[in-house]
Amino acid sequence: MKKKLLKKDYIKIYTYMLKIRRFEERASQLYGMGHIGGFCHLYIGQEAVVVGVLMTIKNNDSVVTSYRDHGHMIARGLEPKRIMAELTGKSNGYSGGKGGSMHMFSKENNFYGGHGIVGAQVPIGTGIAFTLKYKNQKNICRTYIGDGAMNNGQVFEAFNLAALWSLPVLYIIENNMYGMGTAVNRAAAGSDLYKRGESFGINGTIVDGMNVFQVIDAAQKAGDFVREGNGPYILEVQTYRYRGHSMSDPAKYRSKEELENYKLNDPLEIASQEIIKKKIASKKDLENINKKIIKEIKDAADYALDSPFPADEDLYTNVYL
Ligand SMILES: Cc1ncc(C[n+]2csc(CCOP(=O)(O)OP(=O)(O)O)c2C)c(N)n1
Ligand SMILES: [Mg+2]
Repeated sequence: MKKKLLKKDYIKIYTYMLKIRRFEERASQLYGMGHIGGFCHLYIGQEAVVVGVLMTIKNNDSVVTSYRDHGHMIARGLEPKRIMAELTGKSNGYSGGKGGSMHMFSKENNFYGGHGIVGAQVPIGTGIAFTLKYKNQKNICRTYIGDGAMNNGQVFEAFNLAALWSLPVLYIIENNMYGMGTAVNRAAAGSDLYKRGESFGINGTIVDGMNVFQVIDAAQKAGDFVREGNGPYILEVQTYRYRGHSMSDPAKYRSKEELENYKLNDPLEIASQEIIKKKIASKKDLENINKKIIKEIKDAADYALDSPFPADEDLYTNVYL
């Protein structure tokens, strides 16, 4: 059923999208200052995907995604300060400072990572869906997949079992048009990623991922389908990442014009224009939200920087030896 958005929903949508953007901008700064080490993949440009889906999610539903996960965690209700603490390798981060940007988990929030191996989250998400069905729970597992990961063999093994056992898993393809530096049309045969479940009997659809309201409608329909016991479904969301693949990528494989063209459809702009047009909030109200978020993110960064690193005696705990 189409989700009816209340005034507070519009505000929530805008707040979360902006919080993700401001968080990522701050993470980028901290990285540049040397406070964050290792890999770090930003979500700027893709905010409407995870926030659109957030509006259709139930608390006990599960989520699993790849390494581009900061926005996913914020949308799952995890605390920005503890996410930032993890990015900076501090002991009060979600993985005790040992997982870093790519490996954060929060079982209490049914968030199962954060995975650095391309495609690895897909069998995991399918397994979580198996558990939900086995335990007769009414929840579903949303499993996010990058466009690059869609060329990965284990994705199709997972599709096969999900369809065979009619598992409650919603696969969400975040097609941001690139793998690391390879455009999707240079890496993927056939253009319609959402049709790749057809031979297993898995239906799919595609939606504009720059428009959060369209994402909400599509995610609601797809989520209902899965929740009603019809087995898996594939939702392809077309989006775009503004920054390089990771912090070390100058993104020379695409033109400035291409990037600027996508920015004309900026997801935050689309959301704020709709909110103002509908007279839900004024420009000034939105600016006040922005001010609050800037303060929250600054506090999160301060918290992270002031937090201790893991103690020496924890060097060998919670890691594979
Ligand atoms: C199995 C595996 N192969 C290769 C890599 C290196 N790698 C890291 S990210 C990436 C591209 C994945 O692109 P996509 O799935 O589109 O996700 P995005 O980065 O766009 O979010 C590759 C090839 C890896 N981490 N794991
Ligand atoms: Mg991609």
